Amino acid sequence: MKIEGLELRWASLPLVGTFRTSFGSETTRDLLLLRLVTDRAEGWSECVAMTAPVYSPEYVDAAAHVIEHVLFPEIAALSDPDVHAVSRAMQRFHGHQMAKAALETAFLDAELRSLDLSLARYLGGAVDRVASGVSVGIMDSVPQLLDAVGGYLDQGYVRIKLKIEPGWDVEPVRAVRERFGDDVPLQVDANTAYTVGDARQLAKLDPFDLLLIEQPLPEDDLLGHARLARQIRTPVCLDESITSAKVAADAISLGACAIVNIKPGRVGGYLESRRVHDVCQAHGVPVWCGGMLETGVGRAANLALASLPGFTLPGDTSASDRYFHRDVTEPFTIENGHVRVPTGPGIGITPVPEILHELTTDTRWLPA
Ligand code: OSB
Ligand code: MG
Repeated sequence: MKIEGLELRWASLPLVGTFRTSFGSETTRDLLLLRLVTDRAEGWSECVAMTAPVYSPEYVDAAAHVIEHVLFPEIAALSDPDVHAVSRAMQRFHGHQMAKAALETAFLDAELRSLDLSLARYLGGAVDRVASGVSVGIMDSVPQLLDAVGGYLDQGYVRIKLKIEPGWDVEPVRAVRERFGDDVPLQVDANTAYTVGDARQLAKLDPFDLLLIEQPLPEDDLLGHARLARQIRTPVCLDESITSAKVAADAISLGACAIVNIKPGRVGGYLESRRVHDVCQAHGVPVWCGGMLETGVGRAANLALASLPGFTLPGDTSASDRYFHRDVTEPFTIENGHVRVPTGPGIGITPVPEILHELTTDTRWLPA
């Protein structure tokens, strides 16, 4: 395929409610969408970088900069590339996985559209709908949290994930168990907020039969996670730490995790995500699909990934209305706890032009 140009598009979407984690509070999603134009088809993607570098070193403005000045010029210079050539060409640059993932995905979407093949089929998806959980932010009070959790359970979400931090861990978990019972699949996510010295505190979560504790320690502390895993009963799952299939293999060998959260933006794209999935499956380690408060553009592709056979735990693949009053695509909905995997070519969805136009704050066209 011949690359003709790339459109960067910025938009700003208010969230339905403040989303608070141990790294801060989000009230709006600052979006960076890509539209890659080739001689055969157009491809769309969403860069999952956040406004500030609080989840990882990447952030929206840096991602846009590296795409414009480093990554796009490199792939625009390739003659007749396929997605593997695009991916390889970006490898000599260090880091910037979210920026690379966005560019690779836009290209892959265009390529698959030109082949009339869905991303789910291309990746090896095995199901047409995926069980969905919901990630519940830190709240000002326990009653407020119980209201939120109750609302999500009423909507049919099959698993609840509570964000935790020191001072908001055992009490909210106990309250949710007391109110909604022991049968609700429940897990927690600390987004690196603890240290190995907190093992005793985290062991207090043992009696609550959680599915997992996600990323309790800093991302570079694999050994710490391995030590912690020996001191608590709750299975340790890694998110921020897993930046590639190689790191996933290392983490599993070290005993640093028993479960892996896969986010394509964090590992540099869907090709690497499938490798992480394969490595985990080979080790008998369950995986699930994480989220980054994506709009329908990013969600569509995540649902395709989550349809692979190793995704045996519900993902953070919630319906559009969990995040936005109005999505940029036709909204994804939850039906009996499941969200449908798109079946159309590529990621299977494009933004609704009028909505996108209304929400767009800036665009830039980069000719190849
Ligand atoms: O750690 O999984 C995380 C959102 C933004 C950044 C990091 C995380 C999250 C979530 C929400 O937990 C996942 C979602 O529903 O999109
Ligand atoms: Mg997480």
